Amino acid sequence: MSVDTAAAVAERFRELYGAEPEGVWAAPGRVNLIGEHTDYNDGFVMPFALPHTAVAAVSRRADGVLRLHSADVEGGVVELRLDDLRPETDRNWTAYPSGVVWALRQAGHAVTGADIHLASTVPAGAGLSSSAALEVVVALALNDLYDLGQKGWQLARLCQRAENVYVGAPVGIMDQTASACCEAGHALFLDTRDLSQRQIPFDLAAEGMRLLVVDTQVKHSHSEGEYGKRRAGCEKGAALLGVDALRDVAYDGLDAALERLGDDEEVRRLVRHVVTEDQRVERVVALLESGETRAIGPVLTQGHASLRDDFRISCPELDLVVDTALAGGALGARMTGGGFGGSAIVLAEAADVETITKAVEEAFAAAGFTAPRVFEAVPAAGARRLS
Ligand code: GAF
Repeated sequence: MSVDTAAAVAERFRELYGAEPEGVWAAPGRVNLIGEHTDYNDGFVMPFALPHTAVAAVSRRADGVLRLHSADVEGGVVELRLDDLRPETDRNWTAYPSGVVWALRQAGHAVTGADIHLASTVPAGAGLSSSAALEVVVALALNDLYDLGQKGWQLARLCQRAENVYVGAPVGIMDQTASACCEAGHALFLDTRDLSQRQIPFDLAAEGMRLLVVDTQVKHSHSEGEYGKRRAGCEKGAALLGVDALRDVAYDGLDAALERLGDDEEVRRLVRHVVTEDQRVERVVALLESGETRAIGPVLTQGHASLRDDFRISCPELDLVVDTALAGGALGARMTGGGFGGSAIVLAEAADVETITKAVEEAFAAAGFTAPRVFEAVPAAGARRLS
């Protein structure tokens, strides 16, 4: 995020609201390396921040009014009264920033209003956490301006509550924590049970590799039913097994657990994915920490198979990226994020990137799919104040 972008967002704020903003903040989107649909099962995840960010120019108000504007959506300034904010009444983009203000006030923080102008470079609906970036940038700005003293993980919890209760999407805590807490050059090993974290150095370029993000351009949304159904299925599995969350089913106790689930095939598949996925995260961490970076490739690919066959949230476009990339020599590939569209990641030798990219583009054209958007992802900084 350049100083120029911060200056441009501040300039637009001045045009809209007729005064200088008190500050400008940025919060990134994320890509998840491994650990999918584990976060609402108290499990492990390993995202890193993208250079793509939501940027907010913000000033406080004392009169109980919230004014919102986005450079990315048609229309003018939206004006709301804080006392009128009600969960699940707003179906527009404004639900994300309003939800954060609502959650802060619900938690007892004395936020008395704000003027906000937002501009985001995080692709929407691409499985790269554009919503979490919007939430976290607003939470961080208000935390600073109102001197609320909340740490990154606490802001993440507030943003998750905004999304769960105010927006009405039953998401986990990964995306908000990634946006708030990631560090440049690192992937974040996060235990979603207590939000304890470890920053794992992740510099593929130094080892002659690259990580590609392939946005299939197939749009998805978490407030639609399938995400919630998977979550409910996991909770049913935990209840049947008598544990608080599927995180409590040990990997070496998986066969016995599956047996106990009897012939509930759907729940068995969900449980198998979550328990093996937690184990894959731990395996990837161990491999990265022992310098065996190339060996994470097959683990990523196993994660895709599990999401496709057991969790059943892939789609033909995501499978085509993975199959084509692997056939083109990729070290590993998998869908990333919530699924049903969005993006895949491809781990490859630097020398193979061009061939793999071309092969994926050609395969999409041959299948009659919309052309994918491919870019290299390098771990960037988490949420921060720009000016
Ligand atoms: C989405 C959700 F927002 C996350 O909480 C997580 O569950 C993810 O899907 C799947 O791992 O991004």
